[in-house]
Amino acid sequence: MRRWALALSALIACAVTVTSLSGRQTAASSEDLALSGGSSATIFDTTADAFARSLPKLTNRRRREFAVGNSFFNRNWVSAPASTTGRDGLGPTLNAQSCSSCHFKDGRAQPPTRRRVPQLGLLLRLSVPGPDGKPRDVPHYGGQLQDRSINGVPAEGAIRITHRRVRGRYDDRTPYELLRPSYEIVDRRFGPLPDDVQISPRVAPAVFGVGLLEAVPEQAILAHADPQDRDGDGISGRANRVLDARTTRTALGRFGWKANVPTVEQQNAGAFNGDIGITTPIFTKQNCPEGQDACRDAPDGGSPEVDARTLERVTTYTRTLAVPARRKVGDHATRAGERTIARLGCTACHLPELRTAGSDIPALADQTIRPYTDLLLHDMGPGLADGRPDGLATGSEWRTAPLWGIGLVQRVNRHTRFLHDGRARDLEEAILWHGGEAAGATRAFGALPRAERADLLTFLRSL
Ligand code: HEC
Ligand code: HEC
Ligand SMILES: [Ca+2]
Ligand SMILES: [Ca+2]
Ligand SMILES: [Ca+2]
Repeated sequence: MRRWALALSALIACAVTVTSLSGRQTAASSEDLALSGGSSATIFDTTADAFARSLPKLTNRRRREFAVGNSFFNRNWVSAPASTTGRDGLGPTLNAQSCSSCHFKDGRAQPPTRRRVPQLGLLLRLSVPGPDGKPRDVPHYGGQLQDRSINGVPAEGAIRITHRRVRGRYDDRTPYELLRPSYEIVDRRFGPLPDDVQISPRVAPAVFGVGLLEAVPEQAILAHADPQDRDGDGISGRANRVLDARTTRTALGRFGWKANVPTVEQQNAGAFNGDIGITTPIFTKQNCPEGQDACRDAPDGGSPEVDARTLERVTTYTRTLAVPARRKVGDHATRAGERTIARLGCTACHLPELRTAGSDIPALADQTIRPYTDLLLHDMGPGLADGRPDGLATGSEWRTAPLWGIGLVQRVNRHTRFLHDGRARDLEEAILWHGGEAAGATRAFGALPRAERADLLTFLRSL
């Protein structure tokens, strides 16, 4: 069966080479183009499990770690003390009871649809500007709003979202309408928030492929940075540098919407602590800011609540989630759309290709991957700005979001909400929100004839 598929795509590959000699991405055959995660970290699955599969080749030991990590990722934690000591320690305050309640099927969340109902998948990062301009924790609330809690402990508050309609037209007069959200924190249990509070709304992104992104050498990422825009194309791209909690030195940031976390392990340990209320060897303290007495008095589920071995298994699990292959790569519309994103300059940020270097997991090493990100920060203009710095990222900078797998979100997560807070209701709206460094690309998109816009979207859905 696979043999046939390969033979067929080899034929398509010939066609591509012949027809796109003048294109920029002629080197790769369409068979290669389909392998978003490279030759050894791509899986062929277009079902609702497309984000949830392990690397095809793993040692038996890693495969067992993956299975155990998977069960911890899906586990609903309960409050301590409980008879099931392997799963207690929830909270005292939290956003969700499990990793998978936000990253459903290892995919992405959408923003809440009804007002003031605590819903999973969107969280608010909080800060106040420190004397050096760097973000500091908010007194009594910390660095994140936990809108849920265990019995007997108050949640910190609730999120209220309101929307304003923003109308526009394509150059061909076709109208569109975007929804601009604004965020308010209500039912505040620990007093008013300071006037200068900074709020960054973020939805849970998909988690597959992070092992590959971690295996891209720092130099390869920095090679694309152009902080002063020396080549004058209007696109800069800056690396974020953030505190590495293990080494206590600064390190290149790669994960999170602002590239605000250096490693998968720390992303996971941070999620355990901040989102679920579970301590690990990396973040050993219960997340109870000063003044939250009931939180501080609540029992814990051990110290730490998740041990080094379990954290490692969850980290192996997330690192070894494979990337789904592309579909319909050789189709006429897909190929036309691919040429268009290069011509409009989308690929200046959404880099089609990166290479990984060495890795302790052989399948992650030396892969040509197609994540459509440069892992760098870009100023996306006032429309997308959250006004909250994070590491070196300013209040209007975001990490180029990887686009691999984006066409399968609807199948896996049954929605098409995109961007850092899920405001875009489909891929087209996600593009229309791009401003700042991407303003030129967005203008060019708006000037396309309808059929070319459609091809571009067809290309995105093939990822
Ligand atoms: C309350 C919802 C929520 C829960 C629960 C949650 N996450 Fe996340 N996750 C997020 C959000 C939001 C981000 C983006 C964070 C940012 O921008 O700083 C994220 C980012 C990530 C990323 C990085 C993805 C990338 O491309 O940068 C990984 C990996 C991850 N989470 C793993 C986990 C694990 C493991 C758990 C359980 C221990 C977990 N998450 C629990 C919401 C959640
Ligand atoms: C200057 C760099 C830059 C350019 C140019 C650019 N993008 Fe983006 N793109 C980003 C960043 C940064 C984000 C994340 C923004 C956010 O979430 O607020 C993003 C997000 C997206 C998303 C949503 C991804 C997700 O996971 O939610 C899509 C789709 C997308 N871009 C497509 C395009 C297309 C198509 C073009 C060309 C018309 C383009 N981008 C041009 C930087 C860029
Ligand atoms: Ca706890
Ligand atoms: Ca908090
Ligand atoms: Ca430049």
